[in-house]
Amino acid sequence: MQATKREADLPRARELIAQARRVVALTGAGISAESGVPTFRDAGGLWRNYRPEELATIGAFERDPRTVWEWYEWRRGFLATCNPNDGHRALARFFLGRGEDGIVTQNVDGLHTRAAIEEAGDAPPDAALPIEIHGAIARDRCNECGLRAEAEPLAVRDDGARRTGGGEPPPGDPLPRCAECGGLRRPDVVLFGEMLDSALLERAQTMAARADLCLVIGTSAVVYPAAGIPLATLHGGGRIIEVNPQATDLTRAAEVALRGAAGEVLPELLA
Ligand code: BV8
Ligand code: ZN
Repeated sequence: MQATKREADLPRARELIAQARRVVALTGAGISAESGVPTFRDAGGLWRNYRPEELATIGAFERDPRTVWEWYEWRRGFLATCNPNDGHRALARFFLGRGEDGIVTQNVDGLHTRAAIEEAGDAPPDAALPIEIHGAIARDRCNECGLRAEAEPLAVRDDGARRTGGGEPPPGDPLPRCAECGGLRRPDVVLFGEMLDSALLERAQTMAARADLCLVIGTSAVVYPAAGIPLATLHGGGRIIEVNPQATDLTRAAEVALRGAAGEVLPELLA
């Protein structure tokens, strides 16, 4: 049933894309599912009996930075084994060919950027790179002064404590410290309860408002303000195409809802 319904909807969706002047995409954890990256809400999202929503919060980081650090370290290690999938690649090829701004992602896994570099062969144009509105797990940021730095693996000191390659932490405090101000470093991601980078959010909302088509791919559309981005396209007179095996809160606003996995649907939809 799913496949035949999708076959019926695909021509309509392809027609909307052919007619669209400006297309944007909003992606969520679902587009990385076929790369083996566990999504936040699907059953696999447990770590040491914590739920991601309990760990990816500013409250948890302030209360227990070590546990949150260990979760991000685990995720970084896991992501090092993941690669972009056919969905990331089809989307990268599509936007490389259009030469305009295109992808807004909630994901912090860096897979859209890797797909753009792979598809462009060398340095992809900025327009083909995603707006990462929730940050990037591969970077660190100082919790005090905001200084950003490439994440360095937490090495284990000879006395067994954990340290980072950055500024030497005070003895006994194995958590990574900022080389500039000595503040606590944290992954450069937006935790629940934190504001998004207003310039990035502004760029994403403006792009969505002037688009006449928004592809909403692999998101349960429950996290705000990200989930509001496709509505900017709708309020600007544009339309939404959703790609997701499940229905979501945005399905009723979609002109076409393609029930399927991004890695299968996107290559057909965007060819
Ligand atoms: C903010 C970075 C102002 C971290 C993320 C109460 C208290 C405090 C805050 C709130 C509150 N109520 C509401 C809020 C606001 C909160 C929010 O929206 N909460 C939700 C849960 C209700 N938002 C915030 O806190 C934001 N900031 O509002 O600031 C403020 C300030 C102070 C106080 C209040 C407000 C910050 C939000 C950013 C959080 N950071 N990521 C990290 O990743 O480590 S969000 C995180 O969730 C991920 O980025 C992820 O993308 C996103 C969504 O999670 P998932 O569900 O896993 O992913 P997704 O939704 O994409 O679902 C998977 C989908 O894929 C499913 O639909 C599935 O069907 C589909 N799928 C599965 N397989 C496939 C597929 N699709 C296609 N192909 C497949 N193969
Ligand atoms: Zn600092």
